[in-house]
Amino acid sequence: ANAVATVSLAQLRAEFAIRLAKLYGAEVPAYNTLVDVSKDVNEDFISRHGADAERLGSIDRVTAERHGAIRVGSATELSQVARVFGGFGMYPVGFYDLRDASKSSVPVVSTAFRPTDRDELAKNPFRVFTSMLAHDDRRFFDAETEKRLEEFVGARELFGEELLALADKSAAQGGLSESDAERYLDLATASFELSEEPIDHDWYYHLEAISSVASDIGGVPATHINHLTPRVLDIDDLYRRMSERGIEMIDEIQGPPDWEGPDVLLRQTSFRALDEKRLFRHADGEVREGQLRVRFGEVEQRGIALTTKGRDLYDRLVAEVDRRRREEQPEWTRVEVALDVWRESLPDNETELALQDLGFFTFHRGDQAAPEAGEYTLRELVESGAVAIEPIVYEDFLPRSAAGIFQSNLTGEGSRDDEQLGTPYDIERLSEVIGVQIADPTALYAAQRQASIDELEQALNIRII
Ligand code: OOG
Ligand code: NI
Repeated sequence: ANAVATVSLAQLRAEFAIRLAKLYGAEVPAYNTLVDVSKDVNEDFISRHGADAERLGSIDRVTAERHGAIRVGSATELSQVARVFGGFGMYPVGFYDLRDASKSSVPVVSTAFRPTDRDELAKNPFRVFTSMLAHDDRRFFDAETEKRLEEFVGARELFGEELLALADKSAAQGGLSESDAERYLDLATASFELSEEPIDHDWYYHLEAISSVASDIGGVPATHINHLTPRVLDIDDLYRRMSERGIEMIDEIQGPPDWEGPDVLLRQTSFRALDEKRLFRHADGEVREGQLRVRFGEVEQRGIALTTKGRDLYDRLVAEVDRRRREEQPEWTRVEVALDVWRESLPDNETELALQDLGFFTFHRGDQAAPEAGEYTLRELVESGAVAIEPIVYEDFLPRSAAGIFQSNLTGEGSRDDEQLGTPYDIERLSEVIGVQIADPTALYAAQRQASIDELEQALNIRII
């Protein structure tokens, strides 16, 4: 930072999240209801649970917290949006291939832009799940459609030169002056506003027959916020309250079941937005009003980040739930089966989750006497009370839930031809597209844990083995 950067990256990011929320609330009014109900749920949760309620994040952070989802159509657009987010201190983390996470037609690969530093996350954790259309994937698009997609997307400008220059300046300086900040926020927010320009009807529906995700990205003149998701401390309570208000939610809460043990990873649910009016330009040249239904409201509850070992276990449990439903309990819901599987397989307390190396925690001085200098295991230190544990919150996404979100957006199955070869995207290839190395989320959590262990070893003059 320097003297001209009076508005910090964290302040810019917090304000950006607020402005997008205003924009989205004006476009999708049910979102405002969702935010109101989320606030009520969080306040009630705090009054029921007291100090414990803030174990996974302060009430201020949780109330301000949300994630957005956007979709872009090309490598150029993705690299530009990365610059826009970079000016807010948001960097690409994680690679998600939703083409394979879904049986339906979801032709995108994704990453999430978010702060990576613990202190920055604590100041404001705003994140945006960002998907790029894999327009060159032959399973979805024939050569002719690919070419037209390239032309159509290549001809539009989502992010202007002035916006990109301000973003780069903010990234370089670690913030902006008051007047630059104002302009940057205006331009950045406006680039995610729903466009009123008429949509080419035949082109839109040509893509829609392939995938309604493709038409939402490559069939319209601009990008827009697909959803903005508040965080709640009790998603089951939220689900009940929204249903009581007559808002029709999707069938279930995705991710881990509600149970008596620690919350891990991410639980999400959503409602379909109402039809939205859009203008379509038809083949006869006339512009007529039509309706689209592509946006919706999503809400989430965040839990503890899992280690590689914990995540492998989680993935095995998810597969086991699928197997039991297929082979043994076809009349049970996924959540009912998951509850059984969870109880059989996961420790029901934070200490064991930490000590069995399943969940990520940081380690700090506990309230019992410090040990003498020497070598100790974490178990010895934690069980004696010399060391206390603190959960690290999962800041990322789940491919299966994300695919579920995309799917609940689809108007039909779309079409895909699995005889064709897909384009082989992975974290390295997408990093090249963006021009910035995508961080591995697990490595970020592991570094945070290790830093706390290093600090303890120093402070107590011990070695942890
Ligand atoms: C993104 C879907 C993924 C989530 O919360 O998992 C997502 C999209 O629909 O564009 O937002
Ligand atoms: Ni989402």
